[in-house]
Amino acid sequence: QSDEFHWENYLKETGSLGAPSECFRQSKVPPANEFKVGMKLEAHDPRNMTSICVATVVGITGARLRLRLDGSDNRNDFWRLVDSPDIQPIGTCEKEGDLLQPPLGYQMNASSWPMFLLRTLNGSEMAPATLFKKEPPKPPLNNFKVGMKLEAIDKKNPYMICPATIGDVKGDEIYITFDGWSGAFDYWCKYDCRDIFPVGWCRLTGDVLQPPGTQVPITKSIAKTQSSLPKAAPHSMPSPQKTAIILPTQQIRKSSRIKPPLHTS
Ligand code: MLY
Repeated sequence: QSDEFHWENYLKETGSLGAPSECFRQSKVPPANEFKVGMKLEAHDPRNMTSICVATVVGITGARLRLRLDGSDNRNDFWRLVDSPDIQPIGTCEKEGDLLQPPLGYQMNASSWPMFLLRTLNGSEMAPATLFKKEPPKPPLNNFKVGMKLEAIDKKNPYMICPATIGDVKGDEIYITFDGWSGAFDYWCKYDCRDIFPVGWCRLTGDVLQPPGTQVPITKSIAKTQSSLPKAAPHSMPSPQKTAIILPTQQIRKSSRIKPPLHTS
C-alpha cells in the first residue's frame, strides 16, 4: 500500500541517516523469540524492581514478550525483550536463596500468597532456560549524533515502537524525539538504554513499527549545514528537527486525514 511507512523512502525524504547499529545495546542479529503464550517465568516487578515475581507471557511481539504478573490485574502489563536481564526461568530465585514475591497490588490477602504461588505454578508450562537470551554488551561510548534516526519505544505507550530522531546528546544521555509528534512523548535516556533500536529492527523481528505522527510536520534534517556554521551558545538556535520544511509526502499524508472545516456550507 502506498501510504505505508518505509524507512528507505523516509530517510531519503528527510535527508537523514539511521544511527549505526553499533551505537545500540542490541544484538546485531535480533534474538529469536521462542516463547509461547501461557508460559511462566520470573520477572522483576516493574513497579518495585527489587522484588522478583511470577509472570505469564500473555503476548508475543517481535523480540519482546507481553508479561502479566500472577496475582496482579490486566492493567499493569509490561513488555520485555527475550534478552532482558529482568526475566529469568522459574526456579532461578529459589536457586539463589530468594523468595518469589507477590506483585505490588496483589489483589488477595497477603496471607494467601504461599498457597496462591503453589497453585499458580502447579501444572503450569514454565519457559525453558534456553529461551532466555544473554543481554548484549554495552557499546563502550555514546556515538549517537543529533539528527540520527532510530526506532524507539514510546514509554507512555510501551507496546508502541515508533520512528524517532536524536534531538540532543549530553554526555551518556540522549534525547529521543518522536517524528510527527509534538514533544509530549519525548524523553532523555542513557545511550545504552534497551528501549531503542536501529532502523529496520521491527522489520527484522516482526514487531509492529508505528507510522510517524501527523501532529507536527516532518522536517528535513539540516544537520550538515548546522554543523558547518560557527558554534553558537547552546540553545540559541532552533534544533534541526524544529525547523519546519514540509515534505511533499507529508502533505499528501496529512491531506488525506484533514477534517472538513466547521464552517463548510
Ligand atoms: N492514544 C495516544 C497515542 C499516542 C502515541 C504517541 N506515540 C506514538 C509517540 C494519542 O493519540 O495521544
